[in-house]
Amino acid sequence: MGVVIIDGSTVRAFVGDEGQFRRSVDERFAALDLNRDGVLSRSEIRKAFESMRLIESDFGVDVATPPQELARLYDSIFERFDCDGSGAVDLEEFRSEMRKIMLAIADGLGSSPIQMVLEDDDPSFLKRAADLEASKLGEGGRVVRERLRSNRWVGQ
Ligand SMILES: [Ca+2]
Repeated sequence: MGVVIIDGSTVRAFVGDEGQFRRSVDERFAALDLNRDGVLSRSEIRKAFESMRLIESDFGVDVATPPQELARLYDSIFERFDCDGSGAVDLEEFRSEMRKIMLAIADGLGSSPIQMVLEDDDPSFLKRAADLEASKLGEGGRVVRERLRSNRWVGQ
């Protein structure tokens, strides 16, 4: 378990790193395509968003959402991804929508950093964004991450 601090620029840098972002998105797509038919079905998309915990938790804090409202949310997410209305989401649709979602998150975060508590094997995109930033900061980034990990971090 570790704590990372990210803000809009962290997320934007991740999305802007074309190779890294595409690899992450493509990996995620392959992992979500449970029946390996090359597209994501409605239920596969729902599982994806459950695992990203973008909806049921408010950046790490669990919030209760009524099941009916959740079902509506997942339907509207699916329809956003399925741009051509074919009833399934292909890799191109997934890439372009993930990009928009991450940029929307970046805008939402703006320049106010948030702290996230993450499992070390957390597959979330925000964790990857934080990892990418840490790797670019090199040694300094690692030191910061270690301090965060051991909870000796006090504020900004
Ligand atoms: Ca599938």
